[in-house]
Amino acid sequence: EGRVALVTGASRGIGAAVARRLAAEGAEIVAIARTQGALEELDDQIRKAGGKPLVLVPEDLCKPGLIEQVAAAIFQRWARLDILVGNAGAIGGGLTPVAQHAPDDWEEAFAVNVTANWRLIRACDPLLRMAPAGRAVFTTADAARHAEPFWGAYAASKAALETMVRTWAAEIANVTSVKANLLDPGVVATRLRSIAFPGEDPAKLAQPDDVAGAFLDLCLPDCTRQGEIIRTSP
Ligand code: NJP
Repeated sequence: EGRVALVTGASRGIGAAVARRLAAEGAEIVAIARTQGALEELDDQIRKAGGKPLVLVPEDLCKPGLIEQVAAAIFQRWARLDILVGNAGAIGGGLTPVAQHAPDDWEEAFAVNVTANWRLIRACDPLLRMAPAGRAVFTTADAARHAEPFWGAYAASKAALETMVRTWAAEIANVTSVKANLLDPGVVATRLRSIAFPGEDPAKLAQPDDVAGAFLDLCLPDCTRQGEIIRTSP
């Protein structure tokens, strides 16, 4: 119904499924990811299903100034942001002992999972406050709360994300109607999962469309949750 949404990591997997669901509800969506072809395919699918055309941002979230430019463009066009879905994620090499992470992998995990989301919060907080019921949801992971061997960069960066979002949520709780929460999707058949666990049969896992509804619930204007970590499956 015409809400304005910004979705990161929209080119595939969970982000694409969330974008499709938001579009089916009539949202206008700004979609960020690096893979232009996949974003164009998503736009095509959504238009064919009767959704509004996406605003595509085929860029690396870590590109300096990108997030601030996107926020400025959203302000120019809509003067508000109803929904922020900070979903893009990087595994930071994955399957590596903490003591052996390559510096680039470690830095990528923190750049995508923490710093890009911090920049999104910084740039979008004022826009979310301009909406009647601004909602922000960030995709986290179970690893954030467990000392999972060989997942140090991913787990530590998701833990930082959780603390950052919960802190922001506490700060805004009594001064705005904006709600900010985290969603832990459990195990979902996506490229990220297949890179991390190559032996698995994706058909036996939850699919991105199975978890998208939980994101939508946290974006509803009547959602009262604030600073929570919601898990979609056992
Ligand atoms: O994975 P995948 P998911 N700049 O690989 C984008 C969390 N999670 O859907 O740039 C911009 O299909 C990338 O786009 P592209 C996970 O931690 C998952 O599973 O085109 N975008 C793609 O759209 C993550 O936070 C599971 O390559 C960048 C997207 O991120 C979220 O779910 C379990 C980017 C990744 O899509 C979505 O991941 C769990 C950059 N620098 C948490 N880097 C699970 N699947 O089981 C990446 O607990 N992207």
